[in-house]
Amino acid sequence: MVFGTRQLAFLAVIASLTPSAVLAHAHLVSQTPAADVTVTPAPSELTLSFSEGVEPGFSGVTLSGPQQQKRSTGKVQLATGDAKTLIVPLKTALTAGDWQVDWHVVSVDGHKTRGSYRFHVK
Ligand SMILES: [Cu+2]
Repeated sequence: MVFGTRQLAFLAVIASLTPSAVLAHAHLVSQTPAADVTVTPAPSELTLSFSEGVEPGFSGVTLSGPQQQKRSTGKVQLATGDAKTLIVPLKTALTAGDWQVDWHVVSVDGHKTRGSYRFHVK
């Protein structure tokens, strides 16, 4: 069966009426340390809270330091009793300077999202 223009328009309307909850992806809602803040002392872990539940096995962060060096992190895990919050343990203390967090997650609906933010260690 070949769709005509009218059928395609109809399908487009149906798609636009789909409840947004069905299409929701995991967006970063808040994080610790917060974006663009200066912290002291250096944090021992990062916390990222999302709008949807996330799959820790398919989620993670890349940490880049003041000289663009990459810093490996401990294993990402869910916060206790909170499927929307990821905890990223830091194995060694972050040095002073600007750190960039590039995060990527797969939400429970299977969708991938990513983003980045920075914070400063005094
Ligand atoms: Cu989604």
